[in-house]
Amino acid sequence: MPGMTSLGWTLVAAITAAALLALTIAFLPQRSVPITLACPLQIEERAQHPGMVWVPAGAIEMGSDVYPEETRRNANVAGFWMDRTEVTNADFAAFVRATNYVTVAERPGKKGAAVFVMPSGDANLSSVAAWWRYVEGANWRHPGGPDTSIEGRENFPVVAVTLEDAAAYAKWKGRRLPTEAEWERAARAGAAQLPEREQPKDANTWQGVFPIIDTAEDGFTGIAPVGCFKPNAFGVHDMIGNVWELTADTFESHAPAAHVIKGGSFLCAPNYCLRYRPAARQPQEDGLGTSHIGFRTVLEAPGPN
Ligand SMILES: [Ca+2]
Repeated sequence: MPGMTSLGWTLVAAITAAALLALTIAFLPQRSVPITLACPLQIEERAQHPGMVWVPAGAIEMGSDVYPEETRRNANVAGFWMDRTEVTNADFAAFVRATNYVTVAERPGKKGAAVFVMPSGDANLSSVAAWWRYVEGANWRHPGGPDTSIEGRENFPVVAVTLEDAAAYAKWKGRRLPTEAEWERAARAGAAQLPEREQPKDANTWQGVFPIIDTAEDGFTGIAPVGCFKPNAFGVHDMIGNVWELTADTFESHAPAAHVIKGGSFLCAPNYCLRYRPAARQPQEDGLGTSHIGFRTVLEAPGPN
């Protein structure tokens, strides 16, 4: 086009790029995924501690170069037993029935939890506020808010619990939360080398353009029931993806006080958050439950007979 100024070309390029993005979004497959409410776990034979697997003692090289907070460091951990899945709604309900425990989000003055809400395509996506909402009435019984329920979702990981809630559950079971090093030892499962940036296949993560298109090629939008993906070499399921998991370690120099969470969640996507790796770590505010964080417990006891 003769006479076209550089500003004109820039405009044409910007309009073309916007049109291409809109087309991409319009034609990405929005799969309708059948809802899976439970996945069968392998039968445990002569289980010493039912529902738990032994993680042997070992030295680990923790961390990676992917994000700055994942500083490389070495650690040694003693052997321990670990839940082979994340703690489920059924597990947590049993605890609440037995103890009448009231979670932080259900107490007077604390009225909710943070909930992921998929924004519309025209939302301003420059801030996480576009997809995270503090929802009054959200708690472990109503993880998406008061109109939602865990009925039929007994095999899903419990979410919208805080560190205090998770620690109370663990104590009731005679256990505790894992340290970050224990958690990372269990997630690495003795592998010398792991892919640094590749999206894992055996985990519930996000495929498509986060936060607006989840194509669910892994079979799940949102949280999956526990144990739907094959276990790692130590026999633990879903260390990576599904829900982030609380640990006993404080996150350094963080205000308000926070603890380390590990493993990434169903929201981790290549275009936004490569935290579907054992080295990944994030701070989680101690008093806040969210819809993508759960936990599992560990037991200090002699190893397999
Ligand atoms: Ca998924």
